[in-house]
Amino acid sequence: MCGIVLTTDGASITDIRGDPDDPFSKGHICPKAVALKDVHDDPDRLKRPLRRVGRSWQEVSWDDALDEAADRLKAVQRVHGRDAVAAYVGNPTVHSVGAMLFAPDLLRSLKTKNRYSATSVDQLPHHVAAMLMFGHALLIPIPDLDHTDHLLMFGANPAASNGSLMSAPGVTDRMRAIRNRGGRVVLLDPRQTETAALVDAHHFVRPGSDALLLLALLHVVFAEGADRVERYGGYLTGVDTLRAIASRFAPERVAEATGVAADTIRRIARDFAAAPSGVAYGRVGVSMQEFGGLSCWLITALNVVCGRLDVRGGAMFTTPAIDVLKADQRAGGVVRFGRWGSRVRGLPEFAGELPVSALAEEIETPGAGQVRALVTHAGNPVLSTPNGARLDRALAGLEYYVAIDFYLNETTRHAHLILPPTFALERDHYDLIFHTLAVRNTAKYSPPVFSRPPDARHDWEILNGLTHRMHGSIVARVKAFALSRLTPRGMLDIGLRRGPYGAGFTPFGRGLRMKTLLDHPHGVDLGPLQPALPDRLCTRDGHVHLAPALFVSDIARLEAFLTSWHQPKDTLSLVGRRSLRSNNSWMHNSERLVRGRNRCTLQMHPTDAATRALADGDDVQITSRVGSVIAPVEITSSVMPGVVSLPHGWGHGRPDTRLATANKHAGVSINDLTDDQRLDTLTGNAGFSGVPVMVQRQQRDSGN
Ligand SMILES: Nc1nc2c(c(=O)[nH]1)N[C@H]1C(S)=C(S)[C@@H](COP(=O)(O)OP(=O)(O)OC[C@H]3O[C@@H](n4cnc5c(=O)[nH]c(N)nc54)[C@H](O)[C@@H]3O)O[C@H]1N2
Ligand SMILES: Nc1nc2c(c(=O)[nH]1)N[C@H]1C(S)=C(S)[C@@H](COP(=O)(O)OP(=O)(O)OC[C@H]3O[C@@H](n4cnc5c(=O)[nH]c(N)nc54)[C@H](O)[C@@H]3O)O[C@H]1N2
Ligand SMILES: [Mo]
Repeated sequence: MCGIVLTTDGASITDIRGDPDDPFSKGHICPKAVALKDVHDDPDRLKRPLRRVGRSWQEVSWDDALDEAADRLKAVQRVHGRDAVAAYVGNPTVHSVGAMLFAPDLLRSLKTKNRYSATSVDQLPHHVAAMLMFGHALLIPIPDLDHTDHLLMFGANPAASNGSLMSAPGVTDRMRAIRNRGGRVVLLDPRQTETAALVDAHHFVRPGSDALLLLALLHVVFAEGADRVERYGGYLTGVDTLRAIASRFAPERVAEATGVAADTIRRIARDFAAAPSGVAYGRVGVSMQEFGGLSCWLITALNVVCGRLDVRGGAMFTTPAIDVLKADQRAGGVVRFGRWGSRVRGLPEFAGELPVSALAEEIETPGAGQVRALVTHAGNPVLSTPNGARLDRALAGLEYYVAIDFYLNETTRHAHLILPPTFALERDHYDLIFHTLAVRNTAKYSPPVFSRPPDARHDWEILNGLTHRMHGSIVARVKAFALSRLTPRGMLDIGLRRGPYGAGFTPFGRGLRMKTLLDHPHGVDLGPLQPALPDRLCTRDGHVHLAPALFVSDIARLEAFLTSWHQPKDTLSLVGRRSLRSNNSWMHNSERLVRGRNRCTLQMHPTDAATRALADGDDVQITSRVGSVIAPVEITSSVMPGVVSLPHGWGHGRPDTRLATANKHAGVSINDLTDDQRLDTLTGNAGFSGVPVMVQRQQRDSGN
């Protein structure tokens, strides 16, 4: 969401810098924006459909490719049933407006229960909490960062990530501003991160123990009468239930398991409750763990209990120019969760998707409904999902796999057909989802920088072409055709006109429409976040649900964890990390993002290194229940004792990939260690944080 100014000379980019006139990002830029040039110019980036022939690839025409894909998928479904075709939709899908608008139709046309996405290795628990508390998965309250006096953060590293479920270009300046106006920033993270350098207080917390800590914070707030639930008098239910639960979790009871001293917990609670304004916020550190659902629920509950929801400087709902919630809101409180389970393990459905932790076993396990064919869009699950090595093996056994992606990477190398879309600079853009999750209401449309090369297709055209071919019915075909005439830009115009600032459909109506955004290429500022309750609620009864039954029932699992918890002797607790110069798994083919010292190191505390007689830079063997990898150890007191950290997204250098630069900086994949059987059983999200691992020195091989 950072506005950038690209200077071009014909087909080449001569300069990329931050756009000072962007009302939201105000000139801020990060290294990944500069690296757009590398991806744009990358000789490894695919431009035409490729069909696998043995171990090599043959270019085919778009029509032949799309016909083949649809024919093969339909053939598999004819013989083995609809669920025999699976789909996985990866993260960049949400950064492509065309894909956001057209992928849902393709998924519907497949009529399969085996739909997966990166949601279940990321923010799924945040959606479940929003759905059960406010009635819609996207009704996620966003920190009013620019007006808060107290930011209490759990498991987020905005200095590296730029803010997530809190889109905030230039987030480090925004955090500094909190302290400059006399406010306070507190961080709980098992690592002392880049963000920790910007806060007033950083506390180590044991991976996976946040829910206990949050209950103890609520315990203190209730016990000391610091709650302000009366603020939501008319439309808040569940207060007594939550108070009763919290009363069982005094700070002393959770101190050892969380690694946070009881008096520290009391101080955090008192400071948060007493601040003039404040907001608690958590990101992947709390959602990708075994108690992800409970943690995400309790963070929002803490905001509600302290009167921090829907007030300036608190946790607020956005008013995006295109309101993607509106249609659902009219339908009224549809809880789309747990309506069915995955075939092998019964993992819960969410919004029509199953947890991706189940994908490998659904491919491997024989029987009716076994997955035999796959479609992926903008995903690299071999590197990004738990026990990626198992999925890697499973993909090799598919009868048919079609990938919509412009790289031949660790996942797509298993495809029979690759359909490469245009890259970001060749298509137009509007942040359909991220405007909904941003710390300020703004709207911006970016036309393509370059016209696409002849014979290139946008991802929406590929998706629509495939949808059209999958459908048997004439009506559906006509619809797909009509949508393709409308184009994403036409659809955006309708969305803007219908939105809260919209011009409507009369020719001289005042307000937003596509033309407004075209006239304001730097973006339009729509102002700070505004109070929106209770109108914005989507629950059927119009109430905020402070203690949804599903979360309450999961407290027993947390109690069991607390009772059985003990400091492990030989094992260490593995967590991930992000770096400013990485973007999950797929920008490592940019030289400027990978050069310099190897970043794929295992960070370990000096005391744990001493026990194992390790020296900085030693190669260590890291072993979990599911696998083993070798990486250099980086000894640093920035990780909590007992915790080790390896970044995700690495593990390149595999045969038959076409990633010249990434393969030279291969690293190892943390997800060859993470466990597909270890998850938040409540929501189905992967449990990446706190995977138990053994670490020992790797004996150097004399031969090589
Ligand atoms: N540069 C860059 N930016 C990115 C991305 C990227 O890959 N690179 N990815 C984007 C994506 S897809 C996302 S989802 C966002 C993520 O955005 P963030 O969540 O802000 O990113 P992370 O750096 O992963 O921060 C998670 C933090 O949680 C900590 N943590 C791990 N386990 C636990 C735990 O059990 N409890 C607590 N309290 N903390 C824990 C980790 O040490 C880490 O510092 O970033 C986005 N932005
Ligand atoms: N252990 C561990 N695992 C993690 C995480 C972690 O913190 N720790 N983070 C998780 C998170 S938050 C996420 S979001 C996931 C990401 O997981 P994925 O979405 O599966 O993986 P990415 O690395 O984002 O891969 C994106 C793919 O999309 C392709 N691509 C890029 N742009 C486009 C485009 O415009 N169109 C199309 N069709 N393709 C495109 C790239 O070539 C690449 O193959 O990883 C998760 N995995
Ligand atoms: Mo993510």
